[in-house]
Amino acid sequence: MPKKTFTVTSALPYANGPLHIGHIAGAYLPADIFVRYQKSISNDVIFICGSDEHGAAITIQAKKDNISPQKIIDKYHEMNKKSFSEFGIDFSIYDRTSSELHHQTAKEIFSTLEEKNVFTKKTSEQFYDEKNKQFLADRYIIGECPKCNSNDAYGDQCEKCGSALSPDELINPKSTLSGEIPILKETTHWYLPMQKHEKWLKEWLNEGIVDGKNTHDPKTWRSQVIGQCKSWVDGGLKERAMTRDLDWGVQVPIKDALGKVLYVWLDAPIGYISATIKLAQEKKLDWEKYWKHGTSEVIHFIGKDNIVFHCIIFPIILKELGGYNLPTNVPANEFLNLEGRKLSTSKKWAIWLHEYLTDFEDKQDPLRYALCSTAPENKDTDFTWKDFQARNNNELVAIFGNFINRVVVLTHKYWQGKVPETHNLSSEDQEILKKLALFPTQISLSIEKYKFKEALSEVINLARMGNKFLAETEPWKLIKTDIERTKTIMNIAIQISGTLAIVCEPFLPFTSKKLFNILNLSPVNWSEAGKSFIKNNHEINQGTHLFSKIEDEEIEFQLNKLKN
Ligand code: B3M
Ligand code: ZN
Repeated sequence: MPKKTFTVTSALPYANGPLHIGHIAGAYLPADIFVRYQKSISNDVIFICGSDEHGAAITIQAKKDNISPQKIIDKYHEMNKKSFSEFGIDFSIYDRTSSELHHQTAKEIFSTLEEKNVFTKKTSEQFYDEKNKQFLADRYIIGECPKCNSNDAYGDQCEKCGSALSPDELINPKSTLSGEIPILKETTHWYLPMQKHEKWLKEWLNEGIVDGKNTHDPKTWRSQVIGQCKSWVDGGLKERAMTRDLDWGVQVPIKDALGKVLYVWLDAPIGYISATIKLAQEKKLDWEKYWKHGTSEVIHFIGKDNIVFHCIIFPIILKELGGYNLPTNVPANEFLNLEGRKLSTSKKWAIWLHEYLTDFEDKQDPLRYALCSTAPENKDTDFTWKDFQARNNNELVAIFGNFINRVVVLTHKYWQGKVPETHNLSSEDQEILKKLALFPTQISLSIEKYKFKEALSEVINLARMGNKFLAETEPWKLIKTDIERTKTIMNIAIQISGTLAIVCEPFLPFTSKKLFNILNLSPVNWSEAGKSFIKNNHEINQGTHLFSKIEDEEIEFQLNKLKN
């Protein structure tokens, strides 16, 4: 098959706080699984992310902590970059939107759009906080959502129902800076008339067709993503301001626009492009291959609150720029709850990635496993510490780890670590080998459909099959009566281990590495998975345990920490 090219992006986290498991389960782990898999089947893939360092999320946090926005972003950019890397989220680049190159790219794109008359410039009355001498947009203003009546909708979006809003739609708006009711004051901004784009957006979302060309199959999109987009477009789009009266952000590159910056949701997605340009400079690649002329599939991994920006606003911008590829999928996740409650940074109801990594050193994969197994792919799901412990102890340790341990111990005990040869295959053996050959295809199909949970359960099913095979054939007894048959069984078990090392890699990269080490092999391409690729007489290493049990005390400790 010809090589495919993928441009995979994960939402740029605001550099205003540490990452928690909700972020990871939503936009980063699934993307990492997808990217690792694409690499394993030899496709060309870049994985783009970085800090989102503009917008009210940053300035409000800085104000709260009484330090400069720059201090905030420097702190959390480094911290989050480190946590991602320790957790094995293997970005091609982790960039930041405060970089010179990003500012330049965003300005150029704004100017191009302005030259193409994409925006309408308009003066109108906007909410203004007299006490703080500031116009109020986005997170600076809060009120009741006109769509779902949630009480804490922001001036640009209701996080509860995902609707895109403008401040004047809020019921009983209040300044988040002073808590006061704002006054109205005149100001000029550049607007994106989204209503003009309804027709082609419908065709693109419903049929996967743009300018008469097929871009993707809408049936491959998650139904809740398509559903949200359709309901917005069908409900009628409105114009939306693309500039703000703020001193933190990318300056509007126009002479008479002093004191104005780009709307953070215009500049942030451009961050995907500027990060690609930076990566291309470093690695001597052609960045356009990843964004233009249909040579690449762009896939955005995000949480559900970001759907409107990635499926409507950014596509409008890309289409207007011309030549850019629209995303071929946006596998947005729903939300992950924690112990039955909504994850919340402000209420400190969260498991912070950096703390997890200190408390559970070398246990990245058990968390990756638990988060993928309970991933909110189609509905909100719940993470509990007890479930995490059970999945580790009952699945990773008792099934996967136990199987590998038996294989390694027995091979060393009977043949000093040398892979024994097969003899006559019984019908049972043939059946197992047939099943083994089918697993990688099943797992591939699920990953390619963005069903990571389903794919991971097949990985553990493979280990389960290996475990059951050994339990039923009992090579530790058979060795006394039938050496040839024992050799055949153990050869098959070793081949299963080899395939496990390959197919677990996207999900459990640390485990895969350990397992390849135990098997004394360098990483093997996905195309070998399901086959008997480990040679007779090949010498495997002594086993280290792949996983270890998590004790009740450790879980109690975490639960107490959470509750206090
Ligand atoms: N910074 C993340 C958020 O909404 C936001 C994503 C930007 S992706 C271009 O929490
Ligand atoms: Zn709402």
